[in-house]
Amino acid sequence: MSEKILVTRSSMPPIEEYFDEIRELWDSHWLTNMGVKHRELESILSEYLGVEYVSLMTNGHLALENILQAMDLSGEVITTPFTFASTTNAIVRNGLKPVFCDIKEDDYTIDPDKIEALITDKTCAILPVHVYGNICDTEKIQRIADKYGLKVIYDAAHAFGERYMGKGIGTYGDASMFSFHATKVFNTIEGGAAVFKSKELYDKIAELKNFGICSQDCVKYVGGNAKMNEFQAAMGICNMRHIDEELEKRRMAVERYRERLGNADGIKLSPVREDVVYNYAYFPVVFDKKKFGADRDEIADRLARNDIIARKYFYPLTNSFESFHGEYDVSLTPIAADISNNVLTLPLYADLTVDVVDKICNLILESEC
Ligand code: T4K
Repeated sequence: MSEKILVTRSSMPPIEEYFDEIRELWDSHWLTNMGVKHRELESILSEYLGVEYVSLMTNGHLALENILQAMDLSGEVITTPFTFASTTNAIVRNGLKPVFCDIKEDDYTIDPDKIEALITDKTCAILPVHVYGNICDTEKIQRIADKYGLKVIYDAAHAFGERYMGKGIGTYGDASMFSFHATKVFNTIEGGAAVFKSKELYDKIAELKNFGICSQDCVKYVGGNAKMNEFQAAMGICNMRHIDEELEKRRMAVERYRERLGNADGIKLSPVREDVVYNYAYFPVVFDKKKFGADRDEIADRLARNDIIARKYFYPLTNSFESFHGEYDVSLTPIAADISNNVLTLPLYADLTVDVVDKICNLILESEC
């Protein structure tokens, strides 16, 4: 194999299509600050995601920070440590305290049966993650939130376009964040969105992402700058024209992985639920060394020696980050620790061929006992 196979590869539209989309920017000279492309993409996404209000942002992380700020929260937020740095950092950067809840063994999302024990009089919200596109137990989480009067904000960075029980995943909870980073199922180069049911929150976040400015003579909030620019939005408009085709190609790669790895002793794959329309965002595999004969790191090294770069998403856990100086006890989230030590995310993107999937599986299965 001449080129390295990386964990993912950005989807891009034909270059002429992008040129056509940005050509008018040379006429208007309007490059950012909620321009025509920005507004058009908000409307395309609101329809596609099945959510009422979509606010486009520079990236998913700032969408999450702005959602938390828009809700005027203070105190503790119950969340998962099995996620990308962004989720936990967004909480801390809003002056809130993350309280880490363990995850479920089967799909790695927050374990709702462990949430109530963590609630104190300072708890203000729950921030679960639809990790790898695996949908959280939204019913149980909402029941707990209603009982204690808590907000629910979903990190849906991995769940773009997914549907649960016939509804867009962004309709669950009080708000959700989507990431449109280059590495995601749908990209705007960098980018993301905050989505809501509430018009009030949408209006507030529209001001927050523009320094809190509400008019030329009024700054209402201490906002930052999180506006998606017109070049990003144009990329999104182009990529949305190809989204069905992209998802179908990903589905085929995932099916092949499942066919090849699904029955191997000592390999655990994420469950497939009938009530979910998936986006095939990631392909995580958890290795049980005792049964499989090789551990996660050995497999990652073997693949790397063959120019295949799988990734340890998500290792280390966010509650073990150096930035917290040992403030959190990782042993209190033992399932998350175990999954984090044994999971490997295999290459997955629309142009990944079945031949390459087969090569990856052959290399992995060589070590089967
Ligand atoms: N919440 C969760 C649960 C998340 O996973 C993320 C982001 C966020 C929140 C925050 O959303 P954003 O603010 O990013 O919108 C990558 C991404 O940068 C990050 O967006 C993503 N999660 C995370 C899971 O993965 P790295 O450090 O692994 O990226 P990097 O540069 O190593 O790239 C990974 C692979 O992607 C490369 O090997 C090749 C491919 N790639 C990368 C880039 C940058 C491309 O094909 N094209 C590219 O332009 O974090």
